[in-house]
Amino acid sequence: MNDSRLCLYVDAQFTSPYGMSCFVALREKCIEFKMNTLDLDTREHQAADYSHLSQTQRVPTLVHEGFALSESSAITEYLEDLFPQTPIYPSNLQQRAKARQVQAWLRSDLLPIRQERSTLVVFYGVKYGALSTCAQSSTQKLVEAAQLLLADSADYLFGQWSIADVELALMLNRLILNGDSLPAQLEDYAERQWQRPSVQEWVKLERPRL
Ligand SMILES: N[C@@H](CCC(=O)N[C@@H](CS)C(=O)NCC(=O)O)C(=O)O
Repeated sequence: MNDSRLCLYVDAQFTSPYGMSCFVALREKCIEFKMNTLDLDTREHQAADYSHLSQTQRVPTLVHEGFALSESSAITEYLEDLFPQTPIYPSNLQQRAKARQVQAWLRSDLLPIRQERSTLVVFYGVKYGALSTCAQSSTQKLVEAAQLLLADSADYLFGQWSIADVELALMLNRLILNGDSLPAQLEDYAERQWQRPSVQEWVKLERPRL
């Protein structure tokens, strides 16, 4: 499907997990779009024009025919409503709600992991030192939740691929790719998710040097 009226604003280093989620959603749906990058280090996202467009001064923002939308999970849900032909959410009502639960949880909790294992680990190969006690507790919580969510099927959270899989894999990979040890089942899951072509496309984007 072609829709050149779509433009996705992401960070110039392509390290935003939220930008990645929207990119993967568009690629999975085979929707043509333009990608504009903003250098967060030079505060391009705080410039007047982007502030006005995004209303949040954060990436990502999607622009569709003059309609601008920020907050990545709002964007992936909007894309699902707009282009339902190739779903990125489960069709079952309760599983769909669970997928949204996972998305909201990954955005609102586990802050110590996000602070101590930035996505520079994932996209630039940066390595950090030992986790604090707080981040160890968050890791334990992440592991327990992921194991419960994957108890019925080791391959995908909800029987078949959904956008929540790539988001969970990203969170796990903050640790795994840093060399922190996680249960083998979760390492295998994250590795499989990472090989998905839409994900690899984002991973392989050309990034500026740090
Ligand atoms: N909840 C937001 C989070 C977006 C977010 O935190 N974006 C970061 C980049 S990963 C950003 O724009 N940071 C710049 C800033 O907050 O000034 C979403 O899901 O889109």
